[in-house]
Amino acid sequence: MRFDIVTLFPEIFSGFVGESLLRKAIDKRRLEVVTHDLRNWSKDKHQKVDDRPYGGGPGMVIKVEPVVECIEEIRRLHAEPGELILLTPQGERLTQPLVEQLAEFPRLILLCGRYEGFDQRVVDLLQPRELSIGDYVLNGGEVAAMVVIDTVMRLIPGVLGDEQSARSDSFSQENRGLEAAQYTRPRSYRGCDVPEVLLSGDHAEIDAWRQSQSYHKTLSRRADLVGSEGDSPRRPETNEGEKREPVN
Ligand code: JCH
Repeated sequence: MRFDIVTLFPEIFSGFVGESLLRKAIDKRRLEVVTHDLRNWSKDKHQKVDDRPYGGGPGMVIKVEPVVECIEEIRRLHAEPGELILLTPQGERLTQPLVEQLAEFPRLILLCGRYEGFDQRVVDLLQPRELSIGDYVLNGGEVAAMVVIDTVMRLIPGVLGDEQSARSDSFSQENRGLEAAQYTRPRSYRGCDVPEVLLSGDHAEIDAWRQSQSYHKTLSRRADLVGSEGDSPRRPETNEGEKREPVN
């Protein structure tokens, strides 16, 4: 899969792209990540790509011509036209099912704004998919673009280590609840002990305990994830609910 990132601050991505998991996936040719500096498509000698808003108001708006011409040019760099994604607080919310959909594309083009965002004609002419990572305001689209890459890349075959598949994680297709607590050595630390059941070796009992933990944790923290539909976390068949250890 290929990611093209259009940004005024390409250096923001260098640490992220150099991180070992992403680096390894790039080396293995599972992923390609290319940044494009929008200033290269500026029309003037000062590399200006923003201007004051018509009608007045605070801040600056990114001009339409550099963006449209940049996207046209980078589309020609590769056989796949790419799914164009604009990061914006006004977009559709990024959720795990949407991440799973995005992972099917061979190429994603991520358009990152700054200031007060883009001239509306960017949206009208290019008709991008508009995505928001959540209901809070970032200073620009770069962090949101990294969230898209981070969530999508781990679904690409060969990107995660083979034993560490993305399958059973919270919010994945078959698991919409929160995960049970996890422990590793030592068995006891400052009076805090690993639950006995996890040391029992009884895998049926361990499974039941984890399901119960998951269910009660989801209900207490994220009741919004427990719907009436079949894909929601289910109350386990056992009576664990009555004799359970507290979920924190
Ligand atoms: C962005 C801004 C005030 C935008 C500029 C480009 C995405 N989920 C999510 N939160 N925030 C973003 C995001 C993405 C791209 C840009 N800003 C700052 C500030 C705005 O309203 C007028 C719009 C924020």
